[in-house]
Amino acid sequence: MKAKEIDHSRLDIHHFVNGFAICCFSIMLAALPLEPACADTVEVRIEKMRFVPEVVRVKAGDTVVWKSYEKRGYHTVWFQNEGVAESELMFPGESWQRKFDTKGEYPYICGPHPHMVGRVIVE
Ligand SMILES: [Cu+2]
Repeated sequence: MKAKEIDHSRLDIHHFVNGFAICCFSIMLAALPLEPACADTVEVRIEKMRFVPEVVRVKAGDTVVWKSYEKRGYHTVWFQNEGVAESELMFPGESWQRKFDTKGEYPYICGPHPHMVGRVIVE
């Protein structure tokens, strides 16, 4: 008899805790804006004459930063297909960034070394 009573009280506590947790979670969900303001910044490394990773997937609103980890020389990021201006020259340690607001695929090259290619996919 006594053991049963203890079990019941445990159940009640579990129900209470679960109910409380679900309630908190609902409040958290309700507080989230429709467009989450959690835009990320994603880095693409420039090293050994390559963009690493060569293909990067981001969400609309994210920013991609290209940073040169080279020891010498310079590179650019150029979205040539779009007819936009090439980035500034990036010397070792320097970076350049672009924010992507529209879904799509954005291939690019390095102006001084057109065999260096990369692609940003915005989802
Ligand atoms: Cu280059």
